[in-house]
Formats: sequence, C-alpha cells, structure tokens
Amino acid sequence: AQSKLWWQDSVVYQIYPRSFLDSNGDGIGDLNGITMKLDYLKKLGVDILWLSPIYDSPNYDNGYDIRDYFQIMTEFGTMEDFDRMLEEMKRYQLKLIMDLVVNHTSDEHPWFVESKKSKNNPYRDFYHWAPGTDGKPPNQWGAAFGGSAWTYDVITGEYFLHTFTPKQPDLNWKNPTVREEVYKIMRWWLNKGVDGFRMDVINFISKVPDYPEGNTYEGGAYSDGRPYFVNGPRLHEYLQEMHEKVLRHYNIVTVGECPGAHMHEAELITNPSRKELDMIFTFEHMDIDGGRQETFASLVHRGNCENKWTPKLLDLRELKHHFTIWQKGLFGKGWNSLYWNNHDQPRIVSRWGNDSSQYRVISAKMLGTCLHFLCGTPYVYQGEEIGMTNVRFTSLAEYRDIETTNFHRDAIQCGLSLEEIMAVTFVKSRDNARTPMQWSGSLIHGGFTNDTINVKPWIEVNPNYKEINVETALNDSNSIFYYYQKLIQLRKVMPIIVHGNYDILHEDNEYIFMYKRFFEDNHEIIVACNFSQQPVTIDDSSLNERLQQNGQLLISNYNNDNINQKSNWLDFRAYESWV
Ligand code: TEU
Ligand code: CA
Repeated sequence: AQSKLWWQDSVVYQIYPRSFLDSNGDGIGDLNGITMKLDYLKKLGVDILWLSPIYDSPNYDNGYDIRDYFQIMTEFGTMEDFDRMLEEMKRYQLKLIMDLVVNHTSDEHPWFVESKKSKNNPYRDFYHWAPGTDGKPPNQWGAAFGGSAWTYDVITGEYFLHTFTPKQPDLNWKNPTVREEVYKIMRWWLNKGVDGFRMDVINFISKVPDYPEGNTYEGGAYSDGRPYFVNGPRLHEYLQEMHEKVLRHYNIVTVGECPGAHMHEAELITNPSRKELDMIFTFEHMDIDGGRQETFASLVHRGNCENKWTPKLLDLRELKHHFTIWQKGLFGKGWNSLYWNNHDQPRIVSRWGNDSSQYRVISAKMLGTCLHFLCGTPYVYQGEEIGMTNVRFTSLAEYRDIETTNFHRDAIQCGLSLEEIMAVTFVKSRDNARTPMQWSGSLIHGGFTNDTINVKPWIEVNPNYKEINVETALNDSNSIFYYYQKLIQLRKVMPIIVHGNYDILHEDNEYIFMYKRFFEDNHEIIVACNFSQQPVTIDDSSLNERLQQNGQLLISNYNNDNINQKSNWLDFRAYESWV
C-alpha cells in the first residue's frame, strides 16, 4: 500500500513548459513536448513533475498572471493535450503538481475586468481597492518588480494593490467568496486527477487591514510593505480553511512558495497536526548572495539601498547556517523542501559551483551531493541534471523576463553603464534559468524546436548547447545525468537519507560543508563537499581514523577507486565531495 506521506521519499522535477520542448515548431515549448519526454524523466528516476503555470494568460509574467484558471494557454496546447499528457504520466507512474497562482490574477481575468467597472460591482471586493490621499497612492509600498504597489484606475478614481506588476492585481482573501472560488479551481483540477499544487507566494495572501505605511531605506524610492503582507495576520486561518475544505479530501502533496518565511512560519505551516501544507520553499539560502533582505522595491541600487541586483559573494558559513537551522528545526515537526534552482534563480553550477569546462561537471555533482543527502524532498529544475549554466546574451534586447527588462529600463534611467547592467544581469537575471532545454548538440536550437529557419525560440538557446546537452549526457556514463540518477536511486533504498537525523560537522570551516545523517542505532552517513576550487584539508585525525577503519564509500564525484586509496579522507581536491 502506498504510504500517506509518499511525497517524503519522492523527488520532484520542475518543468518550465515554455522552455522545455517545442513539438510544433512555433518556438514555444508545449504540453505535447512534455508528453514526448516522459521516458527521459522516468529514466532520470524522478517521481513527481511540477509544471510552472499552463493556464490561459496574457504572459506578462510568463503565466504567473492567469486570465482563466480552467483553460490551457493556447501556445501550450489544448485541454485534450493536457488529458493525454496526464494519462501518459499515470501510465509512467509519474505524479503531477500544478502551479496554483492565487495571490493575484491577471488584470485581464473577468473578475478584475468586472471589479474595475464600478464601486458597487459585485466583483469590486475581489481585489484590494483604496482611495488615494492628495493625488497620491494609499501608501508608498513598492512592488516586487519595480514601481509602486498601487496603480490608479480612472474609471472609479481609486487605486488597486499589486505586490508584483500592475498586470497582477492581488486578490482580496478577506472576501469569503474569493476563497470559495479558489477552492472551486482547486477541486476542479484535483477531480481531473492531478496530485497536488505548488502555491505561488502563498504567504502573501493575508494583508494587514488599512495597509499601514512601511519603512523607507536611504536611497529607496518606495517603502517596504512586506511586514504588512508577508506572513500576514490571517495566513494560517486561510490555509487551515483550505485544508479543511479541499486538501484533506485528497491524497495529494502541497508545497507553498514562501519568500520571507522563516523557521517559525515553516513549522506552523508544515507541522501535520496543524493541517495546513506539506512543505514550503524557503528563500533564506537563496537570498544570501544579494541584498534582497533590505528592500522589496527599488530595482536599482541607490545610496544604502540594496536589493537583488546588488550581488554579494557567497559566504559558505552562512549557507551552512541556514540549512542547519531548517534541518534541525523541522526535524520531527514539519518537512523541508530542498532546492538549488527554479525558474526564478540563476543556475546553481554558475552560481555556487564553477561553470568552466574544467570544473563544471565535478562541481555540479558536488552540489547535487550536498543537497540530495539532506532531510526533505529534493527538487530538480529542468537542465540542472545536465549541468546547464547561466547565459550571457550579447544585447539587452535578448532578455525576456519582466523583472529583468524593468531593471534594465530603470538602470538606464539611473545612468548605469551598459557594462555594469550586463555584468549584474549575467549573474542575477531570471532568464539564466529560462533559456531552452538543451536536448542535442547537433540539431539547430539545441533540438528545442523544429529544424525550421524561420521560427526562432521565444528566447535564445544558450550557445553552449553544443557541449552541454541531453544527448551527450546520455552517452557518457560519467555524466551529471547518471550521477543524479544515482542520487535519486539511493534515496529510495536508504531510509536514513529520508528519515535520519541531521547534524553539522566542522561548522566554522569556510570551504567544506560537512554533515552527518544518523539513526539512534549508530548507523550514520557523513557527507562532505568542498565548495572551493582549491585543495582543502580538515584537521580532524579522529574522524579520519574512523573513516579509514569503518568508512564505506557510498558515492563520490571523483573516481571511486582513487578515493579508497586516500591516505587522508579529509584532504579535499577541488570541488571534491564524498559520502
Ligand atoms: O515568485 C515570487 C518571488 O517573490 C520571487 O521568487 C521572485 O520571482 C524572485 O525573487 C525575483 O527575484 C513567484 C514566481 O515564482 C515568479 O516567477 C513570479 O514572477 C512571482 O511569484 C509572481 O507571481
Ligand atoms: Ca510549440
């Protein structure tokens, strides 16, 4: 019998459909393209597929702005294509998670179209409307991708709230009818047979009434409204209601995307006894190499005001610290999700590994090792399993992401040089993760789209597809692909990986991430990862002795024979990792 917590020993694979595989040569990935590659995903060994939004949308934010929750986006296919895809997934015993974007809708959603019409329209209260003061918005909150979080609408002379772009008005969850409508959407897809939801910025749904003014930072153009809409006052009440009315009636998995949630909220949300969600995505480990903590609003660094576009070097100790807090904090109380990548983050091998031809493969394997032996459900983002890298487009015009293009516009206005703009774009743009999947080194556009000269992919393929692609990976037994396959298999046969306790070792070392997983019976595994290019030695003779005497090598990114002959296990080569 299948355990109720089947998602604990599963691995999730995230597909960004627009960039996965284009089956009909229009330059845009689609559902039939996904159906064609299920054998590939099965071969990798993942259990659950999460699809970024595939609903009807004007695509200002690539589907994170939904116009109709019951229709498939035309470019992606039809509902028949969806049904066939789902049927095929079931045949392959792959589960499907849908992206549920219900903090906001598109401004082209019929609810918002109605809501705008008049102050007494029945849909008025579906969104957050407020009058301004002296021709100014209700407050100075900034929106996530630049500008004010409020936009004035001439028809009724009021402002509506959008924590993201003006094309994404926030739903008013205080209104019980809104909540019922969301539950209807969820039931409709669940009754079709999908296996759960990834819930977009779900911890933003409850706003503090009356929208209090936020702090401003020196150099920031807007105030920080996050204290008033992140982890808001009625969040847990709403999630519990959703659980009661929808989730508990199905054997599904739920993961909440929760920027700005800390261990405290994570435990409240994921502790099964509280009946909310199964796991959440934390951002603590993602935010440590940028100034995101300081402000939500201004896209360009002014004065002391730092944000995502102000990159910082990784301090490994900080990364270890965050993981350790979550690993220890949720143990036996909630559940972790584990990820390095998604469609919003730069590619991990370029970010915290090394994407030079010398170290790309070895460092990608090291990063996979570090993540997959932690306690939680691992997520693999498309292309991670072949070590896809960040991209360096030669002109600003090749970028597609709204956050990136807004930043470019702002940065030019602020007088940043093209060089400066490019440099930070290469490191931070979300488009780094959104270039098409690289299937083949010999086919045009990396095999992402048909061999047509006229149609280009919606976003350019990374030119390195000639070296980095699925075909090459599948033909090389030493590839990242087969290493990930092994990581995924190990989790299925070794309960200690799923259920063991966690402790950090050599916490203060700034190059090596070392931890152990253990059961009370002395059965333990030790994971060690060198995050640096230089050789590092850890001085711990008693650990080395134990390893020499009792250690068995489970997996390593360097040649296995080699490592057994090591005289000192704690001498690490560049990016070396072993378990
Ligand atoms: O993202 C929420 C979010 O705040 C961040 O992940 C953000 O995209 C990133 O930090 C920018 O630097 C979710 C979706 O994953 C994202 O694609 C959407 O744009 C956003 O919500 C709005 O729906
Ligand atoms: Ca297509």
